[in-house]
This record gives sequence, structure tokens and C-alpha cells, in this order.
Amino acid sequence: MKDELKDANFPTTADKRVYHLGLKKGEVANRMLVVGDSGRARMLAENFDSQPFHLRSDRGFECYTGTYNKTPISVLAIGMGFSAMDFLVREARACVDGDMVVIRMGSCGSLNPDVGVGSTVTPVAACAVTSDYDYFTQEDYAGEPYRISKPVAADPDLHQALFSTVKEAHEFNNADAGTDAPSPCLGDIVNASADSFYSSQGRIDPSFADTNTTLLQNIIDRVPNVTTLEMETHQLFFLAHLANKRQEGTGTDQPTMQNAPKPPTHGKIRAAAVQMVFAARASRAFISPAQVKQLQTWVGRACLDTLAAFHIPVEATQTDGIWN
Ligand code: R1P
Repeated sequence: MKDELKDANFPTTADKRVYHLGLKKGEVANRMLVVGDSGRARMLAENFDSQPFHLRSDRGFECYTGTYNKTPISVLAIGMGFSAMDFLVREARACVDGDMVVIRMGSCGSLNPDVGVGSTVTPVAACAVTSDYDYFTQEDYAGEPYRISKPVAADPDLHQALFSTVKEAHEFNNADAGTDAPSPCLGDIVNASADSFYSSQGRIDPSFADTNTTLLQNIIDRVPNVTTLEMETHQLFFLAHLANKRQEGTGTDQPTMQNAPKPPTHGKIRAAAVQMVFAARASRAFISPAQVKQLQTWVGRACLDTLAAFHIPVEATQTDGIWN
């Protein structure tokens, strides 16, 4: 293989901005709150101590960086899906020195009738549900149409900190009051992240040969404690796992090469997620706009409180930023 093909390059612009997020060092804080929706990010940024830095990239990624309780935090809106989370984690990693502490706050569907619309879940782990493309294009293929991976864990300390803050906020806001269905606050469930909103989340669409009528039951049967479905959390936990392996000096496919690239001295990625149940898959109930607004407000503050209070060793924190 030609040498230049062994290491696909990491594109940056002339002024050292990562290509898709449009950000450069100093514009992103070590503590990140990641959401899918631009309006949700804007609303969260209203909690900052003062007017934050804001950048929207040509690719639609948005970043607000400011301070919350005097602690630098970035709120990022990334859109949807595995690849959006991949761009975020890899390109933000290239912009930040030291540890990265990342919370995803997103919406999800519930597979459990006891976890209704308006519930909040803080998953301990997430698995991936992906189409096995060969099943759909190859004759006599022996595999199944969808692959369900083993779960990858959240960072245990960040998960615990996030869950206890969310639970306290849930009780304080009396979040169950006035709802018809149960809306508990759970911290011991597993999430399934799917590579499609439709096929790999078991939505039946007569226009496509998705072969997914038994998929939701398969997920429930094979993944203990699986409760929610969405589209990004597994990629976040998975990339944190890969980054932390490199920091430990393992996980390279070139271990014997004398000039094998050394892991950058970046620090760890610590990741957790909180999910708000917008859709109950069995009853087909969907959350109301008023409920969304209320839920996002207190869950968002719980995420910001968790990030601001989470300990990062001083030497693992970036000090040169627009927030100084
Ligand atoms: C689908 O409507 C989107 O909503 C959920 C899913 O993961 C997917 O991205 O997340 P967000 O509310 O963060 O966008």
C-alpha cells in the first residue's frame, strides 16, 4: 500500500478550524452538552452567566460557549444520527486539550409501557442496531437483516453524577404530577441506538423492503434492560471507549511498527446521556409541545449543573479560551 494511503488525513482549514464543526482550539470548552436540535441548544445557552460565543458552521453544526456557574461549558447542536455524533466527538477532540466531559441530552422512544411519555432515563449503556446491508442485496445470505451489538457503558462516575442530579430535579419539579401515564426517572436501563429513524427502529413502511416486523421484539429479547430507542448515544459511548483505549496505549492496529503513531496527550473522554421520552412505541402516545418545553427546561439545567460540578483535574483542563 502506498504510504500516503496508510493514514487518511484529518482536514483543517488554513486558520486551523476543523472542517465540519468550523471550530478551532479555544472556542470549545472541556465540558460539552450535546443536543440534536438547534432550538434546544439556543434555549440551553440562555442559562449561561452572560452572552456566549456562538458559531454555526456551513454544515449546520452549532456551538455556544460560555460560563455557567462561572464554569466554561459548550452547548453543541449536531443534528441526527451516528455520523453527526462521529463528527462531533472526533472534531471536538481535535479542538480541546485535556479531558473531555460530554453529556448528550436527547429525546427518545420508549419500548416499555411502564416508561411513558415525559419519563427521563439516564442509560448505563447503549447498544447499536444497524442494518446488515448484505442481507438485503445478496442472494442466500446466511445472516439476519439487523445486527444488534453488545452494549457499551457510559462513564460510571459521570453517569452517577448525572443520574443523581436528574433524579433530584425530577423530584423537585414533581415531574409526575398531572400526567396520565407513569413518567418515572430511571438510571439503570440500557439504550438502543439505531442507524435509521425508520427501518432499524422497527417502523413499518410499505414503500421499502425493510424486513423489520420482528425487530423490536428481537431487541427486547436480546438486550437485557433495554428501554429506549434513539440514534446517537451508542456512537458517543463507543468513541469514548476507543479514545480511552488509545490513552491507555492499547487499541492500535499497528502495535509492532517502530513508527506507530503515539496516542495524543489529550486526556480521557468521559461520556453519559440523559434521554427524555417523547414517544411511547406500544401505545403510540406522543409528547405535547408544552410538556417538551417544561421537560427540556429542568433536564437541561440538571445537565448543566452536572457538567459544572464534575471534577476535572486542573492539569487536564484547557485554560486558553474565549471565556477567559
Ligand atoms: C429523531 O427525531 C431524533 O430525535 C432523537 C433521535 O436520537 C434523533 O436524533 O434525538 P434528538 O432529540 O437529540 O434529536
